[in-house]
Amino acid sequence: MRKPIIAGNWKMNLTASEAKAFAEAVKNNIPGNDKVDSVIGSPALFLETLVDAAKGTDLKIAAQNCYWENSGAFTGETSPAALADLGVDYVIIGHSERREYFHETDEEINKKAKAIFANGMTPILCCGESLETYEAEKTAEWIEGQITAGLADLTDEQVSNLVIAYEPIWAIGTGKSADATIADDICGVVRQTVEKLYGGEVAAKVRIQYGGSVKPENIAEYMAKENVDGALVGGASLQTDSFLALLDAVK
Ligand code: G2H
Repeated sequence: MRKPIIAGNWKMNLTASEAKAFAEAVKNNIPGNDKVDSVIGSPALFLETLVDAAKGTDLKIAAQNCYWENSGAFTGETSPAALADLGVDYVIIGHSERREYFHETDEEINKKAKAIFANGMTPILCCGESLETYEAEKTAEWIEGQITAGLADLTDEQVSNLVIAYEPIWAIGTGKSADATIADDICGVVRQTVEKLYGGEVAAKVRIQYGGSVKPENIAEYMAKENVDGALVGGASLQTDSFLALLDAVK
């Protein structure tokens, strides 16, 4: 009953002209959005170009971050209201790179989630543990903590529509993807945490992605698992052929 969602996360890669060429090359080959939600998460600079290129197609566009206020004296920040006005559909929040390099806290991520919903967009909320936490076998409690804090004071309806991405930090961009059974187990922990907080009906609706070195060759293993509803894909989303291959694998 949960529609798969595949989201590319370009991170700080490509240029405006490359982004435009990418969208032009893929836009007529995107599977119908009755089968899969196909998303590109782009640097803010190319969002307008991508939204324009994607008009009239099933390709959806995500920002990789935003602020929680709609306007004001916040030099260098991106307004969620401005993103919504542009036609952006999703915003990735709480990626481990933002938590680590830009010191984002669970509290800030929660404020962003509320602001994104308030502007009619959908957050893709990332969670994930470090290698140290994984090796200490503390992953479940770590994930439960991140989800509980990230979802604070959201409504049942909001959480039902939310996308959560589980990305073990030790599997990001390392080529070392988590075994599909481990990914399913931890996505299961995410779902159980949502169930504890919001009940079974909401937990059955929330979509959970796995992320971390997903590629066309391994996506089917993840998608076969009960708790995995999609993938957040970095490196393999940067080439048109592998991005389309990922979508084809799940449609
Ligand atoms: C994890 C992922 C995308 P990659 O960060 O969010 O990147 O697929 O390159 O591991």
